[in-house]
Amino acid sequence: MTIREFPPGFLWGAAAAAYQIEGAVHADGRTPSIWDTFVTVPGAILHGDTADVACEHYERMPQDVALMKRLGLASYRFSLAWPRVCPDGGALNPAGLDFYRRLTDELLDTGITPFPTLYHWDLPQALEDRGGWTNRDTAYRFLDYAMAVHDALGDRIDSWTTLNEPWCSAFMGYTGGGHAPGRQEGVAGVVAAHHLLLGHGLFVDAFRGRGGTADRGKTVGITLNPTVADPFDPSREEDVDAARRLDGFHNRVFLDPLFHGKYPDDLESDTDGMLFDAKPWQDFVLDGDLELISRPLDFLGVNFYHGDVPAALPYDAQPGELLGSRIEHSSRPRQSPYPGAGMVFPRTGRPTTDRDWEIDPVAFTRLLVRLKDVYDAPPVYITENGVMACDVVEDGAVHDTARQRFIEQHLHAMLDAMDRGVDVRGYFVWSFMDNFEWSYGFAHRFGLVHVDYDTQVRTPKDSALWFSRLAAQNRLPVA
Ligand code: IFM
Repeated sequence: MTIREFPPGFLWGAAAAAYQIEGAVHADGRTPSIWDTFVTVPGAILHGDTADVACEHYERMPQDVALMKRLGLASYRFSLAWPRVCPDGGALNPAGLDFYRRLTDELLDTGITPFPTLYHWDLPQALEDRGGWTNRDTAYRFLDYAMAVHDALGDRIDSWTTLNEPWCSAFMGYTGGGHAPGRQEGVAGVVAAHHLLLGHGLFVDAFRGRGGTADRGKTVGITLNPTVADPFDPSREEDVDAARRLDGFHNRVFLDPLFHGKYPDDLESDTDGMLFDAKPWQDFVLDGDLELISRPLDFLGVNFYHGDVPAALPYDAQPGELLGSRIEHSSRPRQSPYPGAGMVFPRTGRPTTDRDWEIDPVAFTRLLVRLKDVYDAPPVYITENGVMACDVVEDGAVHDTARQRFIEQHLHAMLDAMDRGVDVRGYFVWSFMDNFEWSYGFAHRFGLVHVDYDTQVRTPKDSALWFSRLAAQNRLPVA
């Protein structure tokens, strides 16, 4: 049997995010985030689920860390809840911060490397009430919060991720409206993206100012969810153009300012005449912003689940209407998250996950190679990859063969990219355990560990046991 080896020291882990697992939304001074508000909007979340309790991780954290240890995870990627640490986006709340102090200590005592993300979508509602990410001031409030966290944990945590998937925060939050805060304001998504990037750049700058450098063992990066946009019908000019636009609004709107210090020219032409607050988005980009945003990074986090297949369709069409998706969506009407661009569909006849996401590991290789070739990206961590499946517990076990297969295929695709010179340093499965999957509520399970939401019993799935062996061996057999 042929074996493919990973580099020595390759970091194996699993990921989760505060709002999706913690529950305890009123504990110890936490105030509402935009997601606490959004879950109350009729039709916003499938089956009306809320994350008020979620996985009770706030109370069960020590047992959850012990389970990570039993599964042999070398690292745990988690996020901190801004409204716990700085309620309403204001002053530091020591009781809220204390949870993350305890989590960090617990991980370190157990020998697991903490890999925190400062922002995974839970903006304090009080800041949204002042404009949210369309208000420049939010970037400065983010800096205050992030520095307070760094003051407390900077001595024990080495790797810091500023933002998780700012595309979702900006374009699903302010253009498409399928995510909190549910605004459908066209080019507001670009304004939000700029302020998110500004918050990122402010933190990177301050972190460097405090001596945060890789030669001292301290690193900083950002996690994006870049996609591969292949036209639905490559022979149709309109679909080819839709793919170019999607690439602009999804990938290059972040990658170009981060790694080339400028926004793409076609983003400007594609948004020509679109205004937010009676202004073009370019008016929100002030002198010096792009220098901050393009400060060199130590790593790039990449989340990958699927590519996209853009078609030049009416941009308020819903995917299910046209291709008969099997997936039950929340019922609140959404817009396309791409201002002025067509929607995205799975191609019929292609393998898909239980969520109708196309399975396309080759796209993963292509993406990683592009990040190296076009952006000269710093070392990469795969900060999320995984699969939603309709898992059930049978006689105390979960036989989630589809998840193991998906992860294996994507690890091979990642190794293919590494063979072509891409410097990948680690891989985190999304997710450590089943959790609150945003507008899909609890119906969509991504975990290595099954959670029974009635009893809070955790059951490691077959994929968890397999992943645990893989991480210990640091190599993958070729099937
Ligand atoms: O659950 C999410 C996560 O919060 C961000 N990345 C994608 C995951 C699966 O949809």
